[in-house]
Amino acid sequence: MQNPISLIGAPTDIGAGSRGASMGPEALRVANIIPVLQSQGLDVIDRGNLSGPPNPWLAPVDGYRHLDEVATWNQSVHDAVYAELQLDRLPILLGGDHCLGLGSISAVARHCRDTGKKLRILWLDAHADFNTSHLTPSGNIHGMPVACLCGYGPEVLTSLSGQVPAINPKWVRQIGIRSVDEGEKRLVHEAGLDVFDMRFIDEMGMRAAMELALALVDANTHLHVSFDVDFLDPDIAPGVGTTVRGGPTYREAQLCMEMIADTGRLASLDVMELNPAFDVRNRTAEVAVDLIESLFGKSTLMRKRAR
Ligand code: 5AB
Ligand code: MN
Ligand code: MN
Ligand code: MN
Repeated sequence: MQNPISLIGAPTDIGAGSRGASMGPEALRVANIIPVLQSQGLDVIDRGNLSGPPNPWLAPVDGYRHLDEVATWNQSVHDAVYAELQLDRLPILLGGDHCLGLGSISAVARHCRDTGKKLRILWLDAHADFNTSHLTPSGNIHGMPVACLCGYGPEVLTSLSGQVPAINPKWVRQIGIRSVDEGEKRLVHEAGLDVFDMRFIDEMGMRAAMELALALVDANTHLHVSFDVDFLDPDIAPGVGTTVRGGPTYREAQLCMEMIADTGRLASLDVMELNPAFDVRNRTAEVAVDLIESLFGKSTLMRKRAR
């Protein structure tokens, strides 16, 4: 049986380069995320929104914008996500910008340590989010969460899970990547992240990418999906702060979600970077909710094609 779901809103844009992702949680609710999950037979509780410091909109200091506020928000995300995992519930973090993937995945890493589960993280994004204060072109911490999880970053961010590094880079599979900064590229290679970029998806197809990304998922795996909505092509998902052309189409994204659902191992989810200030009639939120429906098992009659 699927664990019951807890929605946690994190209404902040504290780590982003534009304002507005703070409205993401409400836009997902307006797009009917709760009834859509319930239509899949799931038990859903909305825990409401976390609160935290306002966005002071300051310039970076030593390569970080709003480091103190980012740390405070991530601590509360960590605590909220960890509490749900301890209750055997499946947390869905409604972002909020992607710096909060750090708090969420730190909690998941702590939980996997407690329970002896194998952790596998699927990072669906146009970006690698593997910058450091030295490499970043912006100082925006939403470009740094994966690096921080792997131990590259300030102690206040790297130690949230109670252990540094929180995760091993080998546990991460990045899908849909098409915008990585120069220095960031070198660090991605050095750390050994497994990246299925758009070039790979163009040449091999989404099916092959996902088969490889999910290859080692087994009965003892906790599968975490961190879904940055800018993963999607801007044609179908304009409502994000950092659009990058040439992303997965609606059908490719659906297949990606369906193949994750087929594993039956999804145990936590982040839905991040949705920015209603850039959206058109909440269309991006609706696309995100459609995809989440597939991630939780919506399928056509031909369930689980034989492979
Ligand atoms: B997102 C950029 N690499 O570091 C930077 O949306 C963009 O969470 C980061 O993936 C995008 O500022 C962060 C140029
Ligand atoms: Mn991201
Ligand atoms: Mn992104
Ligand atoms: Mn973004």
